[in-house]
Amino acid sequence: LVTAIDHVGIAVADLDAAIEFQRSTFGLEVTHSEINEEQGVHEAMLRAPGDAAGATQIQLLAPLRPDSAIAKFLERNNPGLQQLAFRVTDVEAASAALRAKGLRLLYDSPRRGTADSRINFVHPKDAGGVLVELVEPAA
Ligand code: CMX
Repeated sequence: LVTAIDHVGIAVADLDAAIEFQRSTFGLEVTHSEINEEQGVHEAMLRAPGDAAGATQIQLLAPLRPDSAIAKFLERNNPGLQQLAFRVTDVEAASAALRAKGLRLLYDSPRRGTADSRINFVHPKDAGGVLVELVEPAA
């Protein structure tokens, strides 16, 4: 079902400060950043300099609005690991396969994720307490 671990997402209050922390402390480099209005996030993807293209990245997620998923996460948990994202080749097929196993998917049909990927999420209560994102990269 899963072809790769795409990224690990960290909820942060201040995106620029978090990028600077990851850069100056661990040497991670920003590969991409964008605003996703639907998800209510300002986000950045970071890589380790020795990694090949396509390797697992770190996603920093800052809230755009107080009613967003990331704002609620920060309120409840403070900054920290928010999600684990698996890469799949077909997000609809992967979602259907997981639904057939009795897991709850958050969306009936995929939504737009980072860099025009198509995404869905498994409810954390059905995935061992971890919010699992399924990511089908843009073609
Ligand atoms: N990881 C693990 N557990 C989580 C969690 C997370 N990120 N978010 C919530 N939970 C837990 C809560 O603590 C709660 O546990 P308890 O019942 O034991 O207290 C439980 O899940 C259910 O919480 P809820 O009240 O039903 O739901 P929330 O309002 O907390 O929302 C969720 C949780 C996953 C439905 C919501 O965050 C969501 O829709 N996420 C998907 C979208 C998203 O995360 N977007 C931002 C990223 C965008 C991107 O990656 O591109």
